[in-house]
Amino acid sequence: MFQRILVANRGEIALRVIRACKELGVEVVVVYSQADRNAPYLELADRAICIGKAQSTDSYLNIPRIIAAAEVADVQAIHPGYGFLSENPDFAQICRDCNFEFIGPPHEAIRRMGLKTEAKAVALAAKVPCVPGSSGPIGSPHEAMALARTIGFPVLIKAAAGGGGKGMRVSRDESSFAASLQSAKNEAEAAFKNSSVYLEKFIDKPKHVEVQILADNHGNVVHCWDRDCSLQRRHQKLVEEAPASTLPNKVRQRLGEAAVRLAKAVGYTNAGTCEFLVDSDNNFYFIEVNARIQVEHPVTEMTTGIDLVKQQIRIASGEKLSFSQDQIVIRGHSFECRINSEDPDLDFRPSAGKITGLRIPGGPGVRWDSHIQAGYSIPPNYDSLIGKLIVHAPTRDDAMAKMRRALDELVIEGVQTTIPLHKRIFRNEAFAEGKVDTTWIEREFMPPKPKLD
Ligand code: MV4
Repeated sequence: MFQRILVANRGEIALRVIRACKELGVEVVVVYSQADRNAPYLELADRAICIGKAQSTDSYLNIPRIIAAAEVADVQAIHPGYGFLSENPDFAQICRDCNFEFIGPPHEAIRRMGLKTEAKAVALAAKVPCVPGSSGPIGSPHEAMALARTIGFPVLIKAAAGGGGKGMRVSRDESSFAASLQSAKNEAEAAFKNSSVYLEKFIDKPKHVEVQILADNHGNVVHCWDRDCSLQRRHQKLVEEAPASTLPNKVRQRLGEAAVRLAKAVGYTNAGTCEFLVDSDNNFYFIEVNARIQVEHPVTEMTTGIDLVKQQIRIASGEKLSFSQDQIVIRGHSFECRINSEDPDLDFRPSAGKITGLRIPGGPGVRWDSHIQAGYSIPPNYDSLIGKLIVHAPTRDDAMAKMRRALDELVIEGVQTTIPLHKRIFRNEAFAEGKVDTTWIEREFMPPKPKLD
């Protein structure tokens, strides 16, 4: 096992990694920006090193400064958390070139999975079902139109270097196709400096189901079953659950096996997620790989009893997985609510400021993953996730009741939060029946308000 690890992240995930290190008996060093100098979790680390100004490019995205901190602190490994540099293949490569273990997959696998067209090619070769579409980036507009006709409208134009919905356009018919293609390419070029796009059949009202993977450096790959992350607004997840409530067990089994085949085919190691779309007939289609620990990993931890962050560290240090696939069983049901400092009444505008009051929920089956405390000021420079409320209970209904109870206990004063929205979601009948998909929040639950003047 490592003697000392550097955490190259902030907020709740930095604290989550610090906690894992402590339980493993590993010393932990955390970097921070000037905006985070008063963050309460810094005291829990063995050492905290300031790496620069508030702006991420001067701190959490600044590779030379993070490597310098790792050198100064004399760590053996770097945990990137999620976001920031976590899926930057150059950073992973530089860590290893500098003799620091990168706690994540090999840079080659990150690079390959970063190109969605590559990921799909690997998936198809591994007999993992994909959405029907172009086999790779498309060529001329003329070729693209011919391909769109073959696939059949509506089609979705996606950025090869994309993910999270950027550079994505639906084209419903031939008349709008050329314009949609051009605007998708422009957006992709601006966002990713890569205008390459590909085509897929548009799946109507899909669910977003993902499979958690763990792979060691000795060829062992297991999956930790699935999560449903369909409750999203503008590609920002709001609520996640495990297991996906509407998936028949036979489909669940095949989904897990498909994810393992894919991970093996790319030489994936450490923790990762295979994302799938699931249509109303429970057909599933691979769409992309997330080569990092994810925000929603706790729902899998609650239902499988596996500490995924400790597993990441163990794997990176060269340990073999200590359990086999048949020892990973789903127990009960888990939900996570993302608590953001945003105002749902003002189009989810970020609401930074001082936390003047805080009441944290507790009791059996309730988990609160958060870096905030009363008196702490949320800096305006980073994303607005301030906490994750997670529950675990024997059945989905029990877990819903527990979440309602925990949400009623949770009080955050001083900033606007998404708590009221979550309270409404957990009282909604369609949600209770699992009858929601990725379009539901914006289509049915909170359609955009008409602008009055
Ligand atoms: C799709 C789709 C329908 N058909 N692909 C959005 C982000 C990226 N991860 C993939 N996304 C989608 N791909 C096909 N062929 C619908 C979405 C989509 C979506 C997917 C997952 C979660 C939320 C979503 C919200 C809107 C659209």
